[in-house]
Amino acid sequence: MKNENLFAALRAAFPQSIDAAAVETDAGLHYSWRDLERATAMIANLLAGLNLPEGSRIAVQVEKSVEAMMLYLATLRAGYVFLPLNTAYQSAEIEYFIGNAEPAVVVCSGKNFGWVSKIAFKAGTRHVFTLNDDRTGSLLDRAAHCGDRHEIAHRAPDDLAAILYTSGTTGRSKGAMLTHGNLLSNARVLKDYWGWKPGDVLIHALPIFHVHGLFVALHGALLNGSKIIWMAKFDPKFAIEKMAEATVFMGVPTLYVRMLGEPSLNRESTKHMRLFVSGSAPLLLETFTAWQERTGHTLLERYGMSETIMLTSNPYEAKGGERRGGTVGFPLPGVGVRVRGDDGNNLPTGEIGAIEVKGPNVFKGYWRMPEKTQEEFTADGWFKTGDVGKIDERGYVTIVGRSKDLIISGGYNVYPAEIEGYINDMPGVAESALVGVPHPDFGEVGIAVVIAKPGATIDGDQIVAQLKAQLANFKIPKRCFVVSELPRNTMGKVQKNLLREQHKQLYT
Ligand code: MLC
Ligand code: AMP
Repeated sequence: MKNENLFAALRAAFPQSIDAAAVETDAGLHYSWRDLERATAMIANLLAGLNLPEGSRIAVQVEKSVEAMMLYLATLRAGYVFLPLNTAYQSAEIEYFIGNAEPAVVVCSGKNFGWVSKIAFKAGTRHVFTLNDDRTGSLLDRAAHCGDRHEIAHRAPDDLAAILYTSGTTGRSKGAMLTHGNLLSNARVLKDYWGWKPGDVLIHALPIFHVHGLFVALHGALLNGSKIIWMAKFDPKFAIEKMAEATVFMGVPTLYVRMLGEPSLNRESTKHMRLFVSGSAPLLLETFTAWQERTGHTLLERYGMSETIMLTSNPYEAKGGERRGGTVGFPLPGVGVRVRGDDGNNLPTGEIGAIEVKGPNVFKGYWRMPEKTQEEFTADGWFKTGDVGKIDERGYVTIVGRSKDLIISGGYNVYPAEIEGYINDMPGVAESALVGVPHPDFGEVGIAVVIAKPGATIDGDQIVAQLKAQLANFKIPKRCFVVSELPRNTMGKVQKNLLREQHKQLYT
């Protein structure tokens, strides 16, 4: 029986010249394909030697490094389930994820070992390793004693490969279960659709704990046997400098906005490049046009989600149509996208409604939440994205809004309900509302509007300071206004649209 493990497909794409450069980092380190083969085998042997139960989750909260990527690949290779966690998450957030996922192994930075291991051991995790971004830590120390040959674990397309936590439409975070089949089919479609070819070199500038950096960018390069220029942290000057040696760049709109702020970005510095992909957040037409004018390249915008990986993309080839700014392009081959009205019927071309998706890219369900999973699918098996949009007569999909109360800031999702919950628990607070307002760098940022309990005095800056001590930094509202009342409709519901309107010029 064919091994459908995603890693087997990535491994099969390693070039013949196994000593050629696979990754070159911004710190001047070089890794060959042989290094990737050996290190993933050693880490996979370490994991295999722990005698973990089938389907064990390996939860990882570490700084971006090539070794962290190897840990991801080794987890696939050994047949376990990778659970990446944003490095910005603090203890309450980590406690929830570890408590919910019950990982068999947790890997964290050495500096966080004290508090992370406490949470992990309390949740029943038996193995906690450290991995730092300077190639130190107990994970690599232990793996150094393991053999460098490893037979890739057999996996079927329906077996789990990763769990990505996302808040979806409401409530607490849910673990989206992605299979080897989901990831591989999407990676293969994108390889073809975006015209990956021999000689391509990727600049990898995104974090590796979300879909964009972990799956779309990494799988794209690996499945093509392409060299990766690795940036531990995005730096616009360095990225532009490296374009002379690269062909593909992927980023959230904030990265493009920041590169546009550099005088070195021009036709000359980008002439070696073949493709610039944007996604994870709305790309302003203004950025799309400015990029075209400065570089002569047309950004290719695509649309995805943790639950579905990539679902639509503007065309790569001119024969497929032009890349249209303001749209997210066409449903990818094999992916069904439809727009439905409130009555549950499919809407005619051009009409605005709920975007739904079906296809081999769509996840298996939410981890241990069968009811939530059922709620997010229609009776005929389509996944409800929570995005609102339309499809024009030529088939281009445009996202016009979201039915889910969600702010996307610099490509990270912020769920107002979560932040409001924290604010409402603070002494003296009667109620709060978090809304997104336009921001020139992050696209959108959250601001809080709060009312005090009768007789209580509260301070906006103090609320922000208290949130900073509890939550990931990108979730912190950039401002907090204390007001006497919140606008409400006749049903008593807070009218967030009015708050957005009132504060829309705060940063513009
Ligand atoms: C950082 N800060 C942010 C922020 N990132 N604030 C709002 N939104 C963000 N995204 C704040 C910090 O809290 C801090 O504030 C200050 O900015 C500096 O922090 P930093 O860590 O130095 O910021 P920087 O490194 O400049 O990070 C910005 C960024 C990063 C744009 C490089 O946010 C990023 O890498 N974003 C990409 C996210 C991503 O990969 N998304 C893909 C999701 S996948 P203070 O007050 O403490 O100084 C997905 C599916 C799909 O959505 O379709 O792809
Ligand atoms: P996540 O839950 O982090 O995977 O975020 C997925 C959400 O990001 C989608 O449901 C969209 O709302 C948004 N998104 C992704 N790509 C785009 C895009 N190109 N334009 C607008 N929104 C996008």
